[in-house]
Amino acid sequence: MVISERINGLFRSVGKAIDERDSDFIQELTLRQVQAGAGALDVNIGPGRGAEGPEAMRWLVRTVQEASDLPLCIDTPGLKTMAAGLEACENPAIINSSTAEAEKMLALFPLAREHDADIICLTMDERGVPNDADSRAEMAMLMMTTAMEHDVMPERILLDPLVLPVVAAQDQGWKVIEALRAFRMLNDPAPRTVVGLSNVSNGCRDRSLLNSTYLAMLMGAGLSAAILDPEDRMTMDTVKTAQVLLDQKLYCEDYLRA
Ligand code: THG
Repeated sequence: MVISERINGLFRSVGKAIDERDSDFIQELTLRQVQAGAGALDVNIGPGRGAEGPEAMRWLVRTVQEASDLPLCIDTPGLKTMAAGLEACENPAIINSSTAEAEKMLALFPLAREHDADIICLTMDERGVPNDADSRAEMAMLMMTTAMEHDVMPERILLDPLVLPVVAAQDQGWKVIEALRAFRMLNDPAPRTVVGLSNVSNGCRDRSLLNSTYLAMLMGAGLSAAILDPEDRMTMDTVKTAQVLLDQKLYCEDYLRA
């Protein structure tokens, strides 16, 4: 599943639209994501809003869901901002995200249960991202068992091994692929997985090529969903081609346009 990364206050034009409560801009952006083939929409108010976070998220969620019925992936590290987003959300909701930190899990799994939401579990804790696949899998297991204690079933979880920029941590590219393979062993049926794809090319040139090549590799390792730019032609063509090659989608001559 493609989750659009574009409704994010990190992008300057989107941040400005949130500041000005420009609903036309946000709704046009939303419609373009739907048109481009998004199956869900990441909704992120961007950094540096402090106490204004909950109000901004409430507005953003309401504005987006006036334009689309797609699931919304509420993306914020702020607990109050998350709660405000979930309260406003009438579309299916995905919490983005909990880490393996005890106090995060203690707050977010009950919210997932209360709002009947899916939840993305990042394999990191207060010490950061573990740098090998087995420790990521161990952390993923801890999160799944903790979720169960809060009555959040494994089917509601999306495991995120955390993609890092290739410029900063080149050895992690392969380890994320190994982590995806290790996650498959944690449950039957295998847990769903997700990544923030564009992280990999942060600070790089040729971003589309890096993103789409890595996406093909991740899909080969069993990735279920990715947060990406559905308006990027190369990336979306790669999604469709990998789906055909993995027998998830029927081949026809026109499969790129079908
Ligand atoms: N996992 C989960 N959620 C996530 C991420 C993840 N949410 C946020 C992020 N990572 C995925 N979304 C983006 C959005 C934008 C970019 C990367 C990932 C990006 N933006 C450009 C930049 O920063 O250079 C452009 C910004 C601008 O125009 O100013 O790369 O990993 N669960």
